[in-house]
Amino acid sequence: MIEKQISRGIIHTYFEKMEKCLELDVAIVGGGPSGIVAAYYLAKKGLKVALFDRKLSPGGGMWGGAMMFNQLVIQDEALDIIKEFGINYNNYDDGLYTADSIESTSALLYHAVHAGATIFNCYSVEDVVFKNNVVSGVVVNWTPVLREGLHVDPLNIMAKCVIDGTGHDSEICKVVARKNGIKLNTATGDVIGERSLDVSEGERCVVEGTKEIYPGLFVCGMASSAVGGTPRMGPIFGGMLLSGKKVAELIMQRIGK
Ligand code: 48F
Repeated sequence: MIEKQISRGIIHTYFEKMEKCLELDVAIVGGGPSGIVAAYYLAKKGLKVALFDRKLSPGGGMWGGAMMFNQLVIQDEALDIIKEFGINYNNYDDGLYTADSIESTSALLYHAVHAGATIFNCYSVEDVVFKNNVVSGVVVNWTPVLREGLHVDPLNIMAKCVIDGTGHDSEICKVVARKNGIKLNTATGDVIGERSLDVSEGERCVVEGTKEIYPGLFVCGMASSAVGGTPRMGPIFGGMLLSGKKVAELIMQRIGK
């Protein structure tokens, strides 16, 4: 019966894939440009990495360009990454390039998975696991469960390192700050607890802010900028790509790869 074979094929292989990811080297929260690029470089080095995005289509702010004009602007510092992913680009102005956002997003996702990263869509990370005061995993649930406010417990995924790539909302940093009485210097003025997390400053804040922000928790992309209190940036993507590469390098040093 073909109908039964189809159902069984999906169920078996999905849960096989999920079971393999119960213990990771790196769990990435958020599938925007920075998170996907991090997944790619980490997987390429042979690390066991999974990325969780709450949306049906990971890609974050890339698909829509700006105001749904589906082009991206990339600084020349990030051009090597664009080339590595085989994305077509055009020189637009001094040191600035443009690329099609649909081609770019799909290329990032394709290469990350092809390099060995596993991407789970429709997963929302609602919490982290602490072991001896080190962030040691993520707590996940189906996005529709949270959206509907259903009383359904989440599952835990353990990881040596966690990356917050959740964009402007810095969701995982906020969870960690709240649980540890840390003050976050966010653009939105969230002030939580006493200690201060000083993450980033300067024009290239997104890349400079990319760091291990708490034992076991790394931050990249707009999440690092937002936590550092820098204002919302325009839709310029080179910094996101560089930040993803940098966080991967930091983790590889940490894990000794
Ligand atoms: O915002 P986003 O694209 O992150 P990014 O890599 O890139 C920022 C740029 O797109 C743009 C910009 C450029 O100048 O400013 O905004 O920093 O993608 C963040 C992703 O994280 C997912 C969300 O669905 C999006 O795809 N996300 C956010 N919170 C969670 C999450 C969560 N708690 N669990 C799972 N996914």
